[in-house]
Amino acid sequence: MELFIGNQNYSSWSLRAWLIFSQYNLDVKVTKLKLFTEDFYTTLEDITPTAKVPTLVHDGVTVWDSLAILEFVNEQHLQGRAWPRKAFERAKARAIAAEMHSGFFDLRNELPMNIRARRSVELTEGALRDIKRIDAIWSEQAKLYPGEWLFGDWSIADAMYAPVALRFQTYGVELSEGASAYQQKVLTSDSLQQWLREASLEKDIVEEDEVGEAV
Ligand SMILES: N[C@@H](CCC(=O)N[C@@H](CS)C(=O)NCC(=O)O)C(=O)O
Repeated sequence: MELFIGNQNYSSWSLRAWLIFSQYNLDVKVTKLKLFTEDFYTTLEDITPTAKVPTLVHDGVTVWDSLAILEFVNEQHLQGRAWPRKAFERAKARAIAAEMHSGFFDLRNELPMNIRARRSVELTEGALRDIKRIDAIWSEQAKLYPGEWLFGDWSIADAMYAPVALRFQTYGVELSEGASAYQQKVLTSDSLQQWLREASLEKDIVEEDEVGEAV
């Protein structure tokens, strides 16, 4: 399997897909491309129809979307373990993951992932609403599974929200107690620590993701 990712400091969708390999110690060749460069587009043009990362190539199959990659790896290599076992929980986990994949546009636009930065940003009502909703999801699950992942064991839902834990750290977003405990669990996990170490070696700047005032 080969996974194409972008700059680890900035590429939130890449992080989501990469996490499943790291969490389950799965063998994968990771190829990192610098976002928005000529090399990025020429490398991807013959591989994916969208020229975006993450993209997974495996046995002649190309999967070019983070959630599709997570699902594919879960089916092919984990016998479905990366979703909760109980059907009702699985449905909820999928809804929560889909909410991230298809929504929270204000949060995503106004607080781009930028791991190395510490910034403050004036937020719109839409972004504040997104934050409130994510806080509610994390707090509700923290009540059900104190100190654990969103559904007890790590699941694809956790992969979808990992970049948000980083965004909240970058922009100093305050969270309620349960949500904050979950954020810390994500940030201190071995997988995320590995990603942070690798991201810290990068020097490239993606101007459009450099927002806010330094604090
Ligand atoms: N819905 C896609 C989004 C992928 C995406 O937008 N990736 C960004 C990097 S985080 C990208 O490749 N941008 C390059 C470009 O838009 O040219 C997914 O879930 O994988």
